[in-house]
Amino acid sequence: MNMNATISTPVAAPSSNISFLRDVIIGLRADFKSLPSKYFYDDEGDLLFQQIMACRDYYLFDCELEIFENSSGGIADLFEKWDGAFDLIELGAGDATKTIYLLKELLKRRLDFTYLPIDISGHIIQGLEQSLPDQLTGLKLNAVHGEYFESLEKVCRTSSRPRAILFLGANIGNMPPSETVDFCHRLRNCLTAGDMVIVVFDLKKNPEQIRKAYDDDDGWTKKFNLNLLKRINKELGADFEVESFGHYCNYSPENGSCSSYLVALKDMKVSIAGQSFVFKRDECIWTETSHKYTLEEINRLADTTGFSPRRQFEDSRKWFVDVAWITV
Ligand code: AVI
Repeated sequence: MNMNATISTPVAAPSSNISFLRDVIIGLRADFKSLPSKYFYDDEGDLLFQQIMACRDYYLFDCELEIFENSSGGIADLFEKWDGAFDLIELGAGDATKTIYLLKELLKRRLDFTYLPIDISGHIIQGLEQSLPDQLTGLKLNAVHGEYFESLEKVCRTSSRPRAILFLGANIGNMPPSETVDFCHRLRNCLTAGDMVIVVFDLKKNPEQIRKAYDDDDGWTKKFNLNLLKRINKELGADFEVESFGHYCNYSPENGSCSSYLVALKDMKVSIAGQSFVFKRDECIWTETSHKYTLEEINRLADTTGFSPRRQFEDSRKWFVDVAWITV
């Protein structure tokens, strides 16, 4: 992919959309076109993602929920080693649906902890501040609005208590493997020996099962993918004919990557902020990859980034795993 294509100055973009426009232009000027998956999540994208999570073919949500429903006791045991107060930090907390099971268990055991959910969405942080105190009496909550590492580094500078970091939702799977290694190194650098991370991975399994999760029979993932073009039309004043694009997804059992594409169904010319982009019939735009792992690969990742695998919790089908690593 040629990410160094020359970019002429875009016109008429509101300042808040400058980086969005820039990323779109870089992606669509590349030899193999791409769009960054982080832009899936506007209001409509959030709603579509909720539909994906509720649909039968997207097994990931149910697997993770099952682990938290059934294994929160086992996960909570890991925190008993700390006699005094500790911080429980969650990256990308969302609505904390699954974390609530663990928080309830920790509160039941009267462990002394502060829950610090970090999220880039101010809307989500406000929601947590409003809903959690009612649901979890006695919870010490310090919700942080901001980018993951900036917020994490700030939190770590202001407290010297032992800490555990949660990174749930198999979000780690949306990073390319090389970025995953950097991410784990960065996490390690925010921690001291004996601290803990709990990360959730989607495991390699029957390839058709995985592929279906990203091409569900109800068409929610297709709508979610196409919504990216609708968003570009809405926010960047583009003129994509959205119904002239299809959704294609391919899982490679060889490298564990499930990639999604938008496919042009005919020759088209699209204008975005005064720039013109040509799409040939059947040309693809790569929009997202979700990586799947084996337990061996996960343990290797821990070993190479300064962690020691301590425990793992799987769902009954062994499709999903929640790993606890200790900082060495
Ligand atoms: C957020 N992330 C873990 C989802 C996944 O499974 O990769 C995003 C998603 N994309 C399509 N369906 C779900």
